[in-house]
Amino acid sequence: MQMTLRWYGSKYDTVTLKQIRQIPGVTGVISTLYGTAPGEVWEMEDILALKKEIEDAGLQLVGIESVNVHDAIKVGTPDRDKYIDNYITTLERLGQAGIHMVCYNFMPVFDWTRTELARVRPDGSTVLAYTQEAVDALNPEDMFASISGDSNGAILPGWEPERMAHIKELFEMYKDVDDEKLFANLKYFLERIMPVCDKYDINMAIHPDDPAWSVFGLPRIIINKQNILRMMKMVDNPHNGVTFCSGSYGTNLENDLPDMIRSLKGRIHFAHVRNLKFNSPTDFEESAHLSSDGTFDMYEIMLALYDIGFEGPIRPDHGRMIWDEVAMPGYGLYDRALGATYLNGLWEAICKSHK
Ligand SMILES: [Mn+2]
Repeated sequence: MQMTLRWYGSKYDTVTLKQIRQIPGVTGVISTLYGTAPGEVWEMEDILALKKEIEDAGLQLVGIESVNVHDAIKVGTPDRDKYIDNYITTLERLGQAGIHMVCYNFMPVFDWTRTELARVRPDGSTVLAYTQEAVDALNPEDMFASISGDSNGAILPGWEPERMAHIKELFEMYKDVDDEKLFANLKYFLERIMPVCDKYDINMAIHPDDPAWSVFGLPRIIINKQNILRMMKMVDNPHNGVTFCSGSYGTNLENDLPDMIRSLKGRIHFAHVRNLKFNSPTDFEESAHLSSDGTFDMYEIMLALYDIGFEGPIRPDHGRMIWDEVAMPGYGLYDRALGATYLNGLWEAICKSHK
């Protein structure tokens, strides 16, 4: 595996490439053209400039998170082919630039959903947290207002103000889309993009829905082993793969994370590894990465990745806000650096004990 960190670009991120370069064992970053809107074609010169900036800092641009999928594609509206054509052009350019892993998601309207961006933990750190009770008490507009008011000035991925201004229209677009329709639209999209992925050896890595169940009545399909295996089979091409995100699949305690990893041998193209601490089945917070701080056995998760011969990029995921850092919630430097170091330690121990 290759240890990486997510980086939003010098215009948007409080963390610098120089800082990332100094985290031992981190050799690459996962980035994106954060200023682009879903459906837009990425300019080759922007892709190459991003790549060069990262390489000049002594790091590798290992993959993209994310190339976002336009809502027309998820809803399956008559103009979806235009947006798929744009997506294909972007993939072509990424392939030509030597980038071979693209993370994306197929979540309607919202990306991840949290109800608190700065819950205070006993040690004084703050973390992202979720309670179902809070979601049930809110409507989506209120949710956006509370999230954007609490983000340390950062624009959160998937919660861009331009999109959220149209939140009512977005909900209207999805009113006839159920799980089956969303599966069908995902299949249509994948079948159209697989030829370009085959040509440039681009691994598509779908990110799970977070939390892994329906929120605000919207359909959500990338939530459990059964659905993800259905998706792998429905477009049975090795380039159709997944981002295994322990913190997203893990929101549902019925998901057996090591078992899911083992069932996806050869199809995990990217891994997000982080821990959650459950206070009840409907209330969780994002803890430090260590097993002892949360609910998951991180050793078992890393062991399962080792067992399937995982060789792709991996990154620590959302970190706590510690040591008075001010950054995009979940994306500070310090706790993610601790996470990377911990995961590297687990990996070294697993590798050496299996020799
Ligand atoms: Mn993730």
